[in-house]
Amino acid sequence: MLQQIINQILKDVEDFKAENKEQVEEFRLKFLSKKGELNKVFDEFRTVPNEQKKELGQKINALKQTVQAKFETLQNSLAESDDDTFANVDLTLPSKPIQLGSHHPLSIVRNEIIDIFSRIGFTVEEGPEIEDDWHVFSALNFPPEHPARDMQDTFFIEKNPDILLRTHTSSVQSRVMEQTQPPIRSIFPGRVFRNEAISARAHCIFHQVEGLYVDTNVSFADLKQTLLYFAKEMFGNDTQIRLRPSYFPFTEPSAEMDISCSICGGKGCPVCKGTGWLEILGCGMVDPNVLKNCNIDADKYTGFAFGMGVERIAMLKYQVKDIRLFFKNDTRFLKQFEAAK
Ligand code: 2NL
Repeated sequence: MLQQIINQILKDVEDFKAENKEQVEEFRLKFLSKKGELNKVFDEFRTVPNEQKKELGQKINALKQTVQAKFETLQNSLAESDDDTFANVDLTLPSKPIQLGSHHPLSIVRNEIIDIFSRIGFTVEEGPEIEDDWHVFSALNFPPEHPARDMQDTFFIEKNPDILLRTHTSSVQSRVMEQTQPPIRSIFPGRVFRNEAISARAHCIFHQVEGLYVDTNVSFADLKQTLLYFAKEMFGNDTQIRLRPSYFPFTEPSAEMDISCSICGGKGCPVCKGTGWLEILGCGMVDPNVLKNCNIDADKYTGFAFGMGVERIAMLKYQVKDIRLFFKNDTRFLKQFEAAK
């Protein structure tokens, strides 16, 4: 009877396979623990008649040694296979490439604009996005009834007509002019807000870079040459410019600037709608009223200013057909641009 149990245990022990720590522990519980098979055998041994005790006692001792030896073998083989796993790793292999992001096209274009104007001595100035009426409209010569002040065009904060989200970065120019006397030669990049329906061509949040140059004897010729330099740097040395009369409350005279179409070189194509020209910015001579409002002597100083939409430039440069792509953060769109370094 006991002999059969011993034989069965020997067989089970021999067949036992362990591939992990849990299975080794299973072995220990099954055979070596308090309620394990070995202790059951010892319990059973007490009931064995005296004349069989010697022979069976030896067998049980041998069984105990076999079980313990097997336990150690299982433990060691596991430790060895751990070593094997480690040995199979080739530590000289190069690591997996790190996935880097890319620069947002609006950042690329804004940085390029900043770079171009920095090279001819313009500094970069920034200011608040939440503004007051004075810095966005009144100081800039917008009449009290101007449509831009309308709720339909401007986001007001908590129905207070004096606190609003800036609709152009010119508000930063008013602040700079209030605080510093000419010469002033700066550009003003930033995010602006308009209460507009969103479409492929317009978004309620977009980006501008405006520029301002105030000094003695600043003329329209200075404006023209500065913007021609910019157009050539931004769109290539063959680029031509054309100025058309326009109107802005803060400049007089005012103009809109076109560049020769960078796609067809001026021959006419779908992008320029057959005209050969693309509108890229608005500009003009700073209205003397604006200078006066900002405590600058309009008899002594003159200035020019300009403003452009970063989205518009980026859409032309990369032929992006829908402005909403800049705000979706769809990586299929974003990863097509210059990789981060
Ligand atoms: C456009 C036109 C323009 C300005 C912005 C400006 C600022 C001051 C005084 C005078 Cl403080 N002018 N800025 C002038 C002309 C045009 O922007 O179409 N922007 C997207």
